Amino acid sequence: MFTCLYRLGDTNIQIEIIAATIPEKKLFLRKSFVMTPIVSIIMGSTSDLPVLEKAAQFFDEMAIPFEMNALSAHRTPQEVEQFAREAQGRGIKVIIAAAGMAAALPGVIAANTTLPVIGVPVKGMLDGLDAMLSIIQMPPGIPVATVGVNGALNAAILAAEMLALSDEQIAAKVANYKENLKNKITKANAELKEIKYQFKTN
Ligand code: RP5
Repeated sequence: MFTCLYRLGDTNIQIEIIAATIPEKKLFLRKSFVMTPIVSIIMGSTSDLPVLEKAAQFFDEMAIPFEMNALSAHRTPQEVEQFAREAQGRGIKVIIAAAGMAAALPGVIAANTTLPVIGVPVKGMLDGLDAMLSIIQMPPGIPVATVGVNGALNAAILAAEMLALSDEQIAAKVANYKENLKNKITKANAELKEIKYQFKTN
């Protein structure tokens, strides 16, 4: 087995080439890609996963390696602290932390790292207002960049924009993604054009 390490921008990609024989005694090669995550998505519970899926899909679309784990500020406080203290050393560049209700998770992570932390309030009780206020109202010195309730997609886009500052490939992909947002409005205008009213002039 041969292992090659490549660096694409800030991303480490490990390629393992495994040689093996098959019954007909022919040689074949199998490649497996082991990617080092540069974004960490942390959720307070797997019940938050449906909200975080939009972030995961976005990172897939952008080919940005990420990891996803569940950790709870209240149920596993020691593990949260350990995660936050070790994240930078593992190559993580930005953390997305999502939680509902009392939602201490993003703040506790931010208290234990200098990496940027993006908080996603998850709608549970009180339409998510409880989680949003809990995440956004951090004391001076420990910021958490908070997106809207269930705003996982915006959290992922913001994370990509942070990564884009030092990675031209990601910057190009984010620019392309934003350019494509125009298509939705162009299509909407074409549809509106077909709607007729007596006094509608366009
Ligand atoms: C929070 O409590 C989690 O982030 C989740 O949004 C909420 C409920 O958690 P479960 O009871 O579903 O595990 O900590």
